[in-house]
Amino acid sequence: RSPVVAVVGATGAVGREMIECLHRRKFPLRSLRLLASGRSAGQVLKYGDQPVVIEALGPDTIDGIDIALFSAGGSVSKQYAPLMAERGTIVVDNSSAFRMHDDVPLVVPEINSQAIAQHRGIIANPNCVAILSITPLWPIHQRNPIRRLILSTYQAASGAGAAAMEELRESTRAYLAGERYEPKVLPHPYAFNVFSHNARVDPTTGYNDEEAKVMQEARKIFGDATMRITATCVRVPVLRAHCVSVNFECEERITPEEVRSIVASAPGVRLVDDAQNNYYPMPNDASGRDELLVGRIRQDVSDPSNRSISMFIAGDQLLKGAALNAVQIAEKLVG
Ligand code: A2P
Ligand code: 11C
Repeated sequence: RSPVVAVVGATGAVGREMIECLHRRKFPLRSLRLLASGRSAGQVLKYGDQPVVIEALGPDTIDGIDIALFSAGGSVSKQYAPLMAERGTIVVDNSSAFRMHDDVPLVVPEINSQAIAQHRGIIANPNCVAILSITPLWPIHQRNPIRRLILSTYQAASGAGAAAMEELRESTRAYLAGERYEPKVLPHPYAFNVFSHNARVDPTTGYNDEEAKVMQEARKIFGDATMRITATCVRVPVLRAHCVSVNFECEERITPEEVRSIVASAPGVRLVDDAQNNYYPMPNDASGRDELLVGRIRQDVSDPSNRSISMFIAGDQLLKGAALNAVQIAEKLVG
């Protein structure tokens, strides 16, 4: 029998994409339940042509669900994911609440789908930058282990939710009209600006929480606790696709041609590496696409041992960075 599937946080930026992905990929569900806060209860969203009434998430609305895709923030996940798992629901959680728990698989299906079988009711969907950065690196790592990884991000508004996307639109309109705009969602003016990621900064290490998550999650998904990683996470005024500048050092010598050929056949990845036309991965092209775009692949000339490569990735934060990856995990559960 096909499962009853719920989207928790159905009205959010990621939640809406989850509904869309389930429909577009013809997920074999028996029925779809949409849950959000009491503010949205009674409103109607479409699943394809079919209207679905939103229910308020609460103790009375969490029974009878086989698979729940959560994207309503960490505190909602902490409160409801264990409760639903206890009642027999398998939760795929997009928050960071459980990602580093030993008994919670942290899964990118192209990399470690075998980990799903070890779940005890909760499966974690990784941080978007972690997913976008390491999916194309995995087939390289399998052939020639990556020893050191340096990531610099260009993160879109969508990672901070629907309200941040609206803030980018509104503040850009105000800027162009010469009006004053007081930031409400993000800590700094967003239009025509670039700023360090809005997550909390650890005063001891100097890393912000986004950077720390990317670093520890990449190690967990690769199953390689010794991989040396550093990240610098930055917000740029783009609506929905993130970019990452990636530099990695392998155990053995590696050439850009080898990387290009590996990337060209990597699942979920498209090679966009046209030097002649200076055409490389861009958030504009990545938006609305399932595949990650990878290009600007070149030898890092600062490493005379020829073991290092620089490249650039663009990926839709709401799709592979969040909703699509969660739906792919759910597909493995039913497949
Ligand atoms: P609502 O629209 O009713 O507030 P985003 O990540 O785009 O900011 O979206 C957050 C999602 O999480 C929304 O669907 C929001 O619903 C939902 N949400 C926020 N707080 C709660 C809550 N306490 N219980 C259930 N859903 C919540
Ligand atoms: C961003 N990736 O772009 C973040 C938001 O660990 O799921 C999501 C944080 C997370 O701001």
